[in-house]
Amino acid sequence: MLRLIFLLSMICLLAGPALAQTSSLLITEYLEGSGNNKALEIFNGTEDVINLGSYTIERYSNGSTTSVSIPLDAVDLDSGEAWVIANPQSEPALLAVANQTHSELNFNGNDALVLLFAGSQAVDSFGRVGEDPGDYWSCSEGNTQNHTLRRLSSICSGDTVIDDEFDPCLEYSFFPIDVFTGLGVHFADCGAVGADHTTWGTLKANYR
Ligand SMILES: [Ca+2]
Ligand SMILES: [Ca+2]
Repeated sequence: MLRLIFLLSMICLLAGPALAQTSSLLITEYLEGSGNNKALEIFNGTEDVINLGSYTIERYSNGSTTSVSIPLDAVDLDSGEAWVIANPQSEPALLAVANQTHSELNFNGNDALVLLFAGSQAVDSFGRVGEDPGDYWSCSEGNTQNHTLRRLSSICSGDTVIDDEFDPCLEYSFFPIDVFTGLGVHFADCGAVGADHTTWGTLKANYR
């Protein structure tokens, strides 16, 4: 009986850390498609509802160190939900999964993007501000032009250093051009439970 109580209390203790969250909003998908097909997915993996009205996407084109500001709509984004912003000239299939459009959401592979809070605090970024990499940033799995890039589920905090080296392979997986299927839903695997206590089975085995 004591073991059962101990077991149940252990499960209660594990319930908190098992639901560990991302540290901020994250850019979880980047779509640089054909024509004007452009989109970003912003994911709220925190435990709180976040109003997007305090956030902008800053676009730094072609190595520029000054940005064009794209305000996100002032809507509440629930914990676990994703927001898709697209270029209004995108094709209908992409617009169908967009929550918001903005004409300045326009990039072609060599433009850095920063998710900014309250006009000054970088909470995430894509690319390297101040660097013109040529046509795109690249790594062994692909590049940032004519691809859809999806944030790895293991990424739980934003890239807040906006001007250091950018290796997209470290935090993204690559999909072919015009893949829209992942937009609007993201999964972040940010559990913080010790590896030997992650399942019911191993928990039971340890205290049998
Ligand atoms: Ca460009
Ligand atoms: Ca960086």
